[in-house]
Amino acid sequence: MTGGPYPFDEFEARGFCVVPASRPDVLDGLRSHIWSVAMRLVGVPAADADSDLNGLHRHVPGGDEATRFRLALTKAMSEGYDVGATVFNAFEGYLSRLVGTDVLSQRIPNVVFQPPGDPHPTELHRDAPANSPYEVVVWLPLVDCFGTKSMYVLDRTATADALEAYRRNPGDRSGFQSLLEERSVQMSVPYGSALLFWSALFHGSVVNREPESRISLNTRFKNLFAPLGMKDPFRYFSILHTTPLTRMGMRFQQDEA
Ligand SMILES: O=C(O)CCC(=O)C(=O)O
Ligand SMILES: [Fe+2]
Repeated sequence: MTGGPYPFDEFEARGFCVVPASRPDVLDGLRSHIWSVAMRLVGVPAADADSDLNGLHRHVPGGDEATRFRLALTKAMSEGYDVGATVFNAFEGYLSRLVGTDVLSQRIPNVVFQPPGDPHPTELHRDAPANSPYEVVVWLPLVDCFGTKSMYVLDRTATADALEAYRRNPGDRSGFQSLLEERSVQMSVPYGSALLFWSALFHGSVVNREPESRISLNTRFKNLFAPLGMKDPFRYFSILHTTPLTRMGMRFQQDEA
């Protein structure tokens, strides 16, 4: 395996870990692709990936324009290019050991764009149970993300404590808010690495107080045979990898079952 020792223990204990790409060249290719699509959309010639992406707010300051840009980029980056497969390749050393060899990949990865001061950060939420608890989320920054420019998570224990506190006293908003403030961990993820987190963790973001834009992807992988969430699996996911035996079994089911 490439990418060094797997932080499995950390992933299982806390529900997340930050890992460097096992194929940095593949990640660089993906970022170049998205960078050039983004510059085409804003109508500005590409100069330097880091400063162009960090400075996107100079062309897309925020509000509805930022939403339109995010949606246009989400669509355009996936036209004729399999972003999910490329993310999987870049981090395969880690991901295949988490989800196995028969892999479903989210069809269209999400883009998040947070210009400085944008008043619409990501509200606190969990992806599962709407998504399957057998999914791993790959949160992939295209620029260095730290402090308020990044995202926070509650680890497994803090997530369980927050759920318990809410069940015990659903009306106690200020108690819940202080638990959140005490127990959330702000992620530091440099470009070149990704945050891998379990779909059932609470997570969210705050207003980006850095003078730079945040642009990141998030996408999901799960084993083809793992239990589903509530989303229609074949609308949301497509098959990325199967073993020869799985292909034979699927063919058998099609032809003989
Ligand atoms: O990047 C963000 O602010 C939120 C991302 C998110 O909710 C996710 O990756 O599931
Ligand atoms: Fe989420």
